[in-house]
Amino acid sequence: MKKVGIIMGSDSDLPIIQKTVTTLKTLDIPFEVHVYSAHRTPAEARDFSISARENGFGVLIAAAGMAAHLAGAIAANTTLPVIGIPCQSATMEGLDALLSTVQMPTGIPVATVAVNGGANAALLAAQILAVEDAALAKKLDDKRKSDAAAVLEKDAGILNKLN
Ligand code: RP5
Repeated sequence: MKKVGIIMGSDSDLPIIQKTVTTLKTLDIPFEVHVYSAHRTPAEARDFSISARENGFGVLIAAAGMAAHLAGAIAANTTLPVIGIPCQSATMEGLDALLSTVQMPTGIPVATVAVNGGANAALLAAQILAVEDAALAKKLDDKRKSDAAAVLEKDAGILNKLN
């Protein structure tokens, strides 16, 4: 199976990436994690994305906050699918990172998940890999079923909680 490459702009983004890693592990998807910044280490971010396809990656996930140009900078240097996670910082509740990540120019797409959406980034990466992987698709189907069962269990118990 192709690997998922995870790049975060700073190790202060780690709590969000932890959710991504946990989700990938539950699906047995191989991954690599790096800290490369679009602004502080642009050469490393560029080199990683240029060589990502030949290095066995199938999808890249980039997480950054504030002026969050990382996902876009990565996407500029590869035609692998790039998923952006806007991370919330101390001000603006993540709106700064959301707009910086999602508002890409035509020709260089970034699939942007919700602010701090680390788990959904992993699930979207898994769904991309599952296009060509029936076993992984089954794991995703099973997860949807168990997620739905958990909601229905709450539905069954909600009246009792309120009485
Ligand atoms: C972004 O700036 C990083 O992705 C992080 O979310 C934010 C703050 O970085 P630090 O100052 O905590 O390293 O580039």
